[in-house]
Amino acid sequence: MNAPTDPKDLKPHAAHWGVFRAGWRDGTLVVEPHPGDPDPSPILQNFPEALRHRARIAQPMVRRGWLENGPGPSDRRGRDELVPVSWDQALDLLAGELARVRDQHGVRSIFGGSYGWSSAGRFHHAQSQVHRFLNTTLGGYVRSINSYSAGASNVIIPHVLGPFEPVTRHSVTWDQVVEHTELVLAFGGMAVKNSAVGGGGVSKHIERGAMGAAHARGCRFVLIAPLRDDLPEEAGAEWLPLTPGTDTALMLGMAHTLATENLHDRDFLDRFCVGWPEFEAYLLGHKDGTPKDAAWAAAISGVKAESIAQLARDAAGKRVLVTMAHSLQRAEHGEQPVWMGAVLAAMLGQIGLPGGGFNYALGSIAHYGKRKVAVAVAGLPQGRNTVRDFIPVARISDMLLNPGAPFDYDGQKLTYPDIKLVYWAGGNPFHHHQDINRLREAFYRVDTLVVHETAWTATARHADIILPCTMTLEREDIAAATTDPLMVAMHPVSAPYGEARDDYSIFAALAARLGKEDAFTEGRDARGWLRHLYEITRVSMAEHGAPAPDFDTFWAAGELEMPLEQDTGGILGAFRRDPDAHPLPTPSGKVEIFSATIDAFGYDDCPGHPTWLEPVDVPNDAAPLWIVANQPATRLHSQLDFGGTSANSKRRGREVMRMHPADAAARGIAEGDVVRLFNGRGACLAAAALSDAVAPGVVQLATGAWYDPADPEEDKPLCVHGNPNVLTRDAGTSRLAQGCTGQLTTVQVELFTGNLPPIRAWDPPAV
Ligand SMILES: Nc1nc2c(c(=O)[nH]1)N[C@H]1C(S)=C(S)[C@@H](COP(=O)(O)OP(=O)(O)OC[C@H]3O[C@@H](n4cnc5c(=O)[nH]c(N)nc54)[C@H](O)[C@@H]3O)O[C@H]1N2
Ligand SMILES: Nc1nc2c(c(=O)[nH]1)N[C@H]1C(S)=C(S)[C@@H](COP(=O)(O)OP(=O)(O)OC[C@H]3O[C@@H](n4cnc5c(=O)[nH]c(N)nc54)[C@H](O)[C@@H]3O)O[C@H]1N2
Ligand SMILES: [Mo]
Repeated sequence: MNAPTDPKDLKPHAAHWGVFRAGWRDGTLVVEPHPGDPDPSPILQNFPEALRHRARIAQPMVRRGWLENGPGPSDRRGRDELVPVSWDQALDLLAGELARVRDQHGVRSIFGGSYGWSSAGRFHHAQSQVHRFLNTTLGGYVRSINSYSAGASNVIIPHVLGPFEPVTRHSVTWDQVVEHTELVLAFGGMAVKNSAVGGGGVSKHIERGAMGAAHARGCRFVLIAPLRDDLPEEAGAEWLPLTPGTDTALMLGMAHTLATENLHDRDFLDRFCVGWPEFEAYLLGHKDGTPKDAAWAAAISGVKAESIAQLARDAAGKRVLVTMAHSLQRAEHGEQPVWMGAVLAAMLGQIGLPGGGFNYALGSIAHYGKRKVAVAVAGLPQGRNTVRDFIPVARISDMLLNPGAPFDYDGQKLTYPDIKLVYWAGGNPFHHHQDINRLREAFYRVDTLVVHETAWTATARHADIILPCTMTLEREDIAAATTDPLMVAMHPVSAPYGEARDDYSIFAALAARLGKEDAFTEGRDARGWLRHLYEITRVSMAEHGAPAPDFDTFWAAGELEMPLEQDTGGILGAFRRDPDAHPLPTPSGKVEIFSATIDAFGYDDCPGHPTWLEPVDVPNDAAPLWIVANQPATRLHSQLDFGGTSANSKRRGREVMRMHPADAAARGIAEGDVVRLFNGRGACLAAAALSDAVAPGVVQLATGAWYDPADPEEDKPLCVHGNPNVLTRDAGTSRLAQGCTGQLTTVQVELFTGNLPPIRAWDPPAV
């Protein structure tokens, strides 16, 4: 590659955490945010150190036991040596194994869910590549549905308000908040470290500025969360710390005050909602003898009864926006706070008004609160999947451990398929999944685990066949999201690391060995696909009367501004303006405070209206503290954990766990000490930071530090680096959604007094 030395030689590129320019100065990779971004993310600075880090994978590898004994269940995964092989050898072995599994067991035994964020770019998006490959060359695979992000709300919101994306992404915008909102009730906050990220790319980080502008106009922000920094300082928020997992009770307490003081909007409930009477009977205690009043809610949530009642009174008659972070529903009974948030907003009569109502996930990711792109943005076509079996995404271990077992999902009775081969490209289950010790056992059951990775994640280390792939900076692509106006020509700034290849080239070579090259490639090389995908947007731009440059002009310019739709409040706004002409796409056409559909499922863990359901996983003598395992400020999930911003945030090489000074003092823990966090499922080390921004009784350890077992031969090894998923519980939110519950669990924390074990997470494995 040419090494540019002048700023104008920096080339455009994009990541999920921002649009930027990159190039070389004096042999160092330089990354500069897009000049139009008012609040760029520090995560961008993970790139320079990451590009040539020793954690990158340089050549194809095969696990020794698999190579010598052939495919089959094995508890040597993650323990065996790995053997370097040539690309030809690796591809021949893998093509042979794919054909064997297809012929002996059928493609219903291939799990290709391959959940994960991979990298920005419409074409090299690894998940799209692997799905297209499995469909076009083998005929299909068992897929996964919904996300780790929004597993419970993906299912509950359509029952209550309408389709997930239109309801959540395009109803209340940040512009409306700046102009109209008088009170924001921010459940779980809207931390700007979270809206730093948006799948596909974010050209302008506007959230901090929008909250600051709303606050300056007089909008009041109330933060209801266990961490004070879940809202930026600019919001000027009041902080109501609550016991994690109790938001539903707190909202019920507010609802009770509204109902009994006649502050609720009866007209709205009558005209725009169904099921108020059923819910009211529960709220007032007519069903179970327990009124859900503010005192009742205070005993559960730890927030004073007067504060709960006063907040309800303050909200009545105002332009109120109830926002809810994804995190609340990534927990036991995660459906309930989401449903209850919508009901609270309905009682306040706010749904569908500009800057008012309920906006799930506003501020959790940069996708929310933005106007929609008005032109078509292409993705890689996926081909046809002939397999009907699927799992809700977080049920991966359950599936692998219990083939043939029945499970419930959204009113359906389904069966776990019998999986022989798992194919992962663009995700890191040893990052994202709960109870990693259980996940390891689950992966022992399959015949073959195949992983494409850029770096030596724990997932790659547990695989049988590991294929090294390029990082985004090493290839060309097009970045675009349907919530951001900027399309970016992603120019490569470096040659591939070692022998790494693009996912596309790997799949094309496999497809050729399986006799399906044309079906997969359609005769195009990567540049051919970029031209093809770009053309869809170009034609759509022309139809909109917008400037529509040809591909070469776009590529040279580096970016294209796409037009946006008007901000009309989306389907909720249209419904509010005229409920007869624009009914909600729910069974009743209205907001479902009570859902006859859900009620008929008969699930005790998700009844027919929002309900406070006691969680199982609560602090006890053995695990007296709540742990919030939230998103990291210094990286996206586990990506580029070894990059500069992420690595510099560690202490003594370990991930930082925050706790309240009183909880630390009770355990003899001082600032910077290395501590052990443990419960019945596992244990990890972390470095302690003491902070009164953390509610007492709560500790916080972000996700994303790479799993690093002290001794992989053990069944439940200590993770020496600080991955909270050795602690979390692998259970679905409820039978309705079966979502991930990884945000919260309970632990004990103690000072670690042993010899500090070395951290090897970023060292290449033994070969
Ligand atoms: N305890 C707990 N667990 C959680 C959460 C939580 O709140 N608490 N949050 C959950 C949430 S919301 C999510 S979305 C998940 C995220 O889980 P993931 O999306 O699985 O996490 P990432 O680290 O983004 O994984 C992406 C992987 O793709 C690789 N990659 C990047 N580019 C490419 C490429 O071009 N090709 C290939 N083949 N690979 C590439 C990266 O190196 C990385 O290993 O985690 C979930 N896990
Ligand atoms: N920097 C960065 N940003 C990211 C990501 C990342 O990895 N890094 N990941 C992105 C992805 S894929 C997603 S899905 C989103 C996730 O978005 P979220 O799930 O909203 O993000 P978290 O940081 O996990 O959680 C937000 C806050 O919720 C609070 N919280 C936890 N439990 C409770 C509770 O029971 N009640 C209340 N009221 N509050 C609670 C915690 O204090 C936590 O800090 O973030 C996105 N943004
Ligand atoms: Mo997510």
